[in-house]
Amino acid sequence: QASPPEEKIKTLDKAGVLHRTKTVDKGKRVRKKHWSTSWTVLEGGVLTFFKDSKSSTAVGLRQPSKVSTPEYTVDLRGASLSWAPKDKSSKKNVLELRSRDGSEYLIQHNSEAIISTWHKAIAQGIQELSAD
Ligand code: I3S
Repeated sequence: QASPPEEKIKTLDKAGVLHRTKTVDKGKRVRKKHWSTSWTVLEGGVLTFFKDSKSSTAVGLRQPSKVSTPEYTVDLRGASLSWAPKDKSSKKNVLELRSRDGSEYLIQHNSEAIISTWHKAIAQGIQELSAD
């Protein structure tokens, strides 16, 4: 017998420190691009950017909610992900995430290997949600 959806166990897909900035807020372009380094958690189809990156990885993995206040939470349902076009940023390894509510985020890491694992994990999260 299948358990009701609310009893689904939230599994941590991925967590780590990334550089990110919001470029569009619900359809409205953000005037000033402001990159921050933040503790980022992908869990249960939601990507959460926390306000800072200072908290230890060990604490963050065990109790993500204890790390700090979430700054942005992005529901991956109906979202889309691609490599950001060159005109969006001069940085390398930049992903562009568009949420269904019309917000856009740039996500960056200097390591191509690390950004690639995020690309895979977020794309998979989006795909899994579209299958429900
Ligand atoms: O799209 P922009 O305006 O070139 O984005 C850059 C600015 O946000 C810049 O801030 P200042 O104008 O205060 O210097 C940032 O330092 C840059 O990182 C931004 O450009 P990149 O290409 O790094 O996303």
